[in-house]
Amino acid sequence: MSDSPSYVPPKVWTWEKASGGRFANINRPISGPTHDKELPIGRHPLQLYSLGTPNGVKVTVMLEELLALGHGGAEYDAWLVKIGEGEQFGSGFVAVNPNSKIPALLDRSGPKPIRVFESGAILMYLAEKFDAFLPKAAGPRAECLSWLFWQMGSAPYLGGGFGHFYAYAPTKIEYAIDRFAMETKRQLDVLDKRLADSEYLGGGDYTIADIAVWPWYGGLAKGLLYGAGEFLQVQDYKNVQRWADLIGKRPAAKRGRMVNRVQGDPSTQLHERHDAGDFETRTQDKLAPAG
Ligand SMILES: N[C@@H](CCC(=O)N[C@@H](CS)C(=O)NCC(=O)O)C(=O)O
Repeated sequence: MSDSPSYVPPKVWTWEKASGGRFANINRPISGPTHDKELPIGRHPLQLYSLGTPNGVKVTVMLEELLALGHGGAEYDAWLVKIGEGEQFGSGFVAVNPNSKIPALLDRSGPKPIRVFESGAILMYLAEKFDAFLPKAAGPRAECLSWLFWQMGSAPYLGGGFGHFYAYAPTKIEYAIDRFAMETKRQLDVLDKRLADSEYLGGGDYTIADIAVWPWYGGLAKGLLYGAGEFLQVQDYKNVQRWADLIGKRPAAKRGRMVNRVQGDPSTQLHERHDAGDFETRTQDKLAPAG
């Protein structure tokens, strides 16, 4: 392993300077709002404040799947939250998610609005509200929730660990990249073995476990995250590949990954979604002036 400059931590850590790296400008050691800003509210029962990252895509895929099943009550407005510009620290957003991270959901269908934050909690909330994508029988339900919570506990090692040090940190630190590449490959192997025995993560049915895991590990397996496909040799995880392709073909998954997306081919970017027809008429290739 190559030497890296030695750093001796002081007795007490202080917040003195930007740490460098892609997200240095939004990182702070304190929580709470930085400015007053109300959130916009649209006409639908569900208001989603999000961005097309893997955590955001989980929820838009779920909502599109619910709508595809005919649950009109899952109609939603998806508002774009530009986290690179600190919009997650506006007072309105913090009132919906005190943790200042997308995605955050406001259910305005009842007499009093209900807020939900943390993507796993949002998936469970929607699954219970619409009685869909979460098995009822104890065994399959436990399996589904186990994989859902597996995702919530594992993805920070992939995103905050591997992705951060491989793609975003201002210096490449061999120790950190090694540690998190090892863990990421171990996680892919866990999934691969499960998916060798089971069509979907929870069993024979597509559930919120698949909806939670697919944007992260399906994206990674397809070489869409951190430009790390070759580095991690993702093609070797054949069962993850099969499963990622299977979900990727679902029309609702295709639509869900377009919502609040702000990068890639303009025809795949629907910055905000306020109507089912927006997928046809309001993608960036149709809104932005040519050139
Ligand atoms: N555990 C949370 C993680 C959410 C999360 O990390 N969101 C990121 C984008 S993917 C974010 O909003 N970051 C902004 C920030 O950290 O200030 C969830 O699953 O909802």
